Amino acid sequence: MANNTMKEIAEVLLDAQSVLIFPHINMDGDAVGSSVALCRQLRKLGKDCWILAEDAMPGNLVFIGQGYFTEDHELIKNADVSVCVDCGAFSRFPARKEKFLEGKKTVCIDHHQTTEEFCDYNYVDPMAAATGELIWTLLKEMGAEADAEIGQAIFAAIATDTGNFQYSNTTKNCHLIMAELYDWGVDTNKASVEIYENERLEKLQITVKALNTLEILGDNISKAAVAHITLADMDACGAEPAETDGVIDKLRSIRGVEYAAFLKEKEPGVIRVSMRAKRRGNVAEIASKYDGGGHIKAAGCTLYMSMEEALAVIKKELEAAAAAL
Ligand SMILES: [Mn+2]
Repeated sequence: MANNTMKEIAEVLLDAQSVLIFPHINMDGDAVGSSVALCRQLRKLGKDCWILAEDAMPGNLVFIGQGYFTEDHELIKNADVSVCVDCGAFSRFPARKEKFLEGKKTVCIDHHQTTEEFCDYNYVDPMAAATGELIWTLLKEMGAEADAEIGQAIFAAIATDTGNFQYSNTTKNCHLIMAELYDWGVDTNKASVEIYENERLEKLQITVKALNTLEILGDNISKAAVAHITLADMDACGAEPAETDGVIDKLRSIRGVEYAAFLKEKEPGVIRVSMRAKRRGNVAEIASKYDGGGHIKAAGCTLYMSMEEALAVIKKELEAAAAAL
């Protein structure tokens, strides 16, 4: 797809008086961090700016986002610019599509493999580890100066989307940004404790429940790991929706596992599938077959069927994919 330049996008934002920012549903560290960094910089420039959300923020990210998020559609009417960050399709912000299109200009800043051009201005770079990396470039283009709060948000975005700089998407550029963040006054240990060592016991309990369903597939060298959780399990543990987020990484971390999938019942007959590949696999390809999307090593889709049926579909896919490696 043809990207605009960051300079063009910076100019669109600098010309605006009001800006609404749209992160994707099931907000993660990159969506929250990217949105907050951009929102704070635009406010510092005197603009009327809010992040419009349609679901709750995970508890471990609240420390970055206070004062920037709203669910009130009336706060800004007919924004000069609507910006969607870390999301590349209306299905990623379904209840806010109309509001997004109300913006006089629309901008997309994203790093997903499957994103198509759907805004007036687009900057989509699947090679970027995090949207936060792209926002950093945009902020520089807008003349941003050292700011510990913005820096902390960028840190959260890049640290979480790179699995703390472990995933294959991690690059020199990620570390160069980190190096500069120290000059911006970011306390990376304090932020890491907030993000990673601040979990509710319920999260650990739902993780244990999920791992109890673990199945290892394939007799090849490359194996697949599959686990699942039902609505009843969520209720029994008192877990919140985002509290199963870490399960998929645990599955991928198993020795010999190249593919991992975690299936979660969102409502009866609606199964959300998260998938990961370790070194050689491509899960974006599998997700696309079922109207999903994402990255080569991390993708997802939604299946409209029972958990038993969904497990059968995904196990067949991953078993075949693992055997083909
Ligand atoms: Mn992201």
